[in-house]
Amino acid sequence: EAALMVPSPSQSRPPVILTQDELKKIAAYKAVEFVESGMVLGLGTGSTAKHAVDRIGELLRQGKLENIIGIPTSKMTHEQAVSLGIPLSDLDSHPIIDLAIDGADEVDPYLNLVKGRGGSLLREKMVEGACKKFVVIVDESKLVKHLGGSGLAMPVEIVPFCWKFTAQRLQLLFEDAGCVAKLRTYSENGEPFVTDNKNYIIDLYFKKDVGDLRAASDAILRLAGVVEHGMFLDMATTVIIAGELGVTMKNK
Ligand code: ABF
Repeated sequence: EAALMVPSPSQSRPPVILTQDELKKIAAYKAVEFVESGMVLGLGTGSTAKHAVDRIGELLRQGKLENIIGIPTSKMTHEQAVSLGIPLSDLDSHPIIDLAIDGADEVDPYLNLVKGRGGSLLREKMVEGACKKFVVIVDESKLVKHLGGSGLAMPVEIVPFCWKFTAQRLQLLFEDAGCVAKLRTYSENGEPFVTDNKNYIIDLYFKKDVGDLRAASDAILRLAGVVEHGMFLDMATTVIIAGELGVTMKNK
């Protein structure tokens, strides 16, 4: 189900070229229209979700929203929400979330996602797995035919203990797809990137299509050193896509 929400500008007007960040903001603001007073909200992470959290803070300040409880999906979003005065809680106290809004790195035609290239995925998966509605906000550059087929990373969060061993096991798992497993490092000093949960991230790069995503997910999760991966299968209920021609909304 797809609906064009905003008409393209009329032919007579000069085309307006929007930056990627402006497109992200448009998608984010559209998603915040789903927010109602009294909701428990999953607050996403990343440059797109940041716009949504800013907007929620603004509506609270203006008194247009009330009694919101935010459940942040990362330390960074936690800090942002605190600075905006959004009341916060966690999954222990609020195990059922009305609505979560978050970005993604890839979206396939079935609304499956790759997330975690920005470094956060475990808390996102916990929070977004506990919500009644999960609205994903992206600019059109995130749309793909097959997850992991874009030559970009498929992130896997692993425990630091013997990370080389786990990386090798991950690579072997997808040998047929020409998988290369790389430890994510900080560009400044080459040290391992450390997640909010004090884990490492292995980025998997595939030369060929990885095939059945559910089977790939199960195989990754069976490895003992793995904490979680960035494939979010069958979780999004709505995806809002902002493009040059307007905003499209796809529902599960
Ligand atoms: C987080 O933000 C991550 O899961 C995903 O990697 C990223 C998307 O970031 P951006 O909106 O900055 O492209 O949700």
